[in-house]
Amino acid sequence: MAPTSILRAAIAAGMAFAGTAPLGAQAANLVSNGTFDTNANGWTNAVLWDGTRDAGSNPASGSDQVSVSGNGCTSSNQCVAATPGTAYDLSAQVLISSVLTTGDGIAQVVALWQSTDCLQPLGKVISSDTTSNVGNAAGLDAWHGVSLAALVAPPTTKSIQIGLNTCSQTNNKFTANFDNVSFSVAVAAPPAGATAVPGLSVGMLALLATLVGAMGAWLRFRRA
Ligand SMILES: [Ca+2]
Repeated sequence: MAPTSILRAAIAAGMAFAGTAPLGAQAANLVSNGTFDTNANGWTNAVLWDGTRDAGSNPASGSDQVSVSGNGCTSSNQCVAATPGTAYDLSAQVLISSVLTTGDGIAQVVALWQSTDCLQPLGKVISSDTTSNVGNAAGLDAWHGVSLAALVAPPTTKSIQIGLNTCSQTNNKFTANFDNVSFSVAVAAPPAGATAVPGLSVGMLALLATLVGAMGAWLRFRRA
């Protein structure tokens, strides 16, 4: 092989190996209308669209307001399809209004795996205990993030019921707004030390060294 051919081969091989490390893609949000821009469509049960409160202070968007009076809980719900063995991330933002709340309570996002289509009674719930809380201690009239990471759907799961839930612990009224609800396939974290900086593999460096050495030997042969 002539030197120019060796160089071309080396450059071509180097370009082929010197790619960037893959960056983690943002997984699609499986929740319908989790931002409550113009309404609360897609959510059922205790639903009240609030166009005056948005987690990003966006005047063109709103949130979902969930109120409960007296002892007990209520929630806005959405059923989302889920696949057994798949890990999911769940997150939302929550605001507890001092104006609309007269006593203690909690606001939480609850996820209940379902073996059917979320229309079955609670006896069909196959897993729960996936709850994130925002209590009064977290601060009134400010948006707080709640999240549950890497929830793995158990066997026979067909869907998950996401509940935007408020519970009153007194005989007073407790109100919370929910916004930016997201449920998505969990994105694997990149390996420790991984970067997106272009680089050559050890094998590629060895190949280049071999090619350069061969070119030098060929030049020495030509001079001889
Ligand atoms: Ca919003």
